[in-house]
Amino acid sequence: MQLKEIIPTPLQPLARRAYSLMRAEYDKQVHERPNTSYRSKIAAGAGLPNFIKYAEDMCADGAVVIPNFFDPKQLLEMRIEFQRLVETNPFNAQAKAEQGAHIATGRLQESALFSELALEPSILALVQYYWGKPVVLNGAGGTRYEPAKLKDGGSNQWHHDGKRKQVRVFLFMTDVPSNGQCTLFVPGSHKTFHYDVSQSRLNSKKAPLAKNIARCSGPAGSLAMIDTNLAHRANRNTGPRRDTWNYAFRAPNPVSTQLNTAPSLHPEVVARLTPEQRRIARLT
Ligand SMILES: O=C(O)CCC(=O)C(=O)O
Repeated sequence: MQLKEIIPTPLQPLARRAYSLMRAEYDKQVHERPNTSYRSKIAAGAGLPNFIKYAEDMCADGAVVIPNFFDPKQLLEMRIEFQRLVETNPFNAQAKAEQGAHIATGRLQESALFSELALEPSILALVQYYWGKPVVLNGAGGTRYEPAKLKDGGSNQWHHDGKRKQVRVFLFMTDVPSNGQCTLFVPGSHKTFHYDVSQSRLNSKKAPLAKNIARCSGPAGSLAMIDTNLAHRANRNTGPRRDTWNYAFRAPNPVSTQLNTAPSLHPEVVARLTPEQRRIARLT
């Protein structure tokens, strides 16, 4: 039986609002709370040097940069693959007007390299520790920013992503200097719980003060991770070209989490996934 069959019509908007508040409260009090024993299990199996320091910085600030995560050989392979994807990307008038390129999630399945990296163990361990529960892949894509001074708009303005807790991981394939085209964020703002996620852009009155702002910057081969519930923004400017590949992860829950369509991985990678990797890729 549906809600509308048992609730009189004039009360339906109120009932819908109460239901959505209950779901939000469930997210806040239950779903988004990390499980400490799960965290300990992840930390015990993590192989990344300084894992706990990075993981705890991520928990405290809602963002962390791991310098030189990839070695020069891996970085070169990533750059070659990224360039191939940019050169074969379909024309997009808006991206061109914004002096950039966006490689859509759908193209992940063409790339064995970026499909493989979606399940890189140290990246996953950091994401799993932060969430404090099993996660799934919720998005992927690439972005090239050419030097450009743009008006505020889209990601290039203060916002949170309107999804509540979600981790986005950025792989830097170019240097990202702190005065260049880096992601700006307000440390700690990931802890703000947004009951209303329909208004996720922060207008100039709500924009953070300069003294609160931190930056995701680092040399090519570094990795940045943010909770997209943070107040954050891209910082388009005339600094050097920025090439990044990104992945998004969330913990699923049937009550309140609406996941994006599962990103498809390259068939060669799919063929060798373990059962746990298949679960993360949402293939089971
Ligand atoms: O590209 C950036 O620096 C920011 C991206 C962003 O705003 C987002 O992923 O929500």
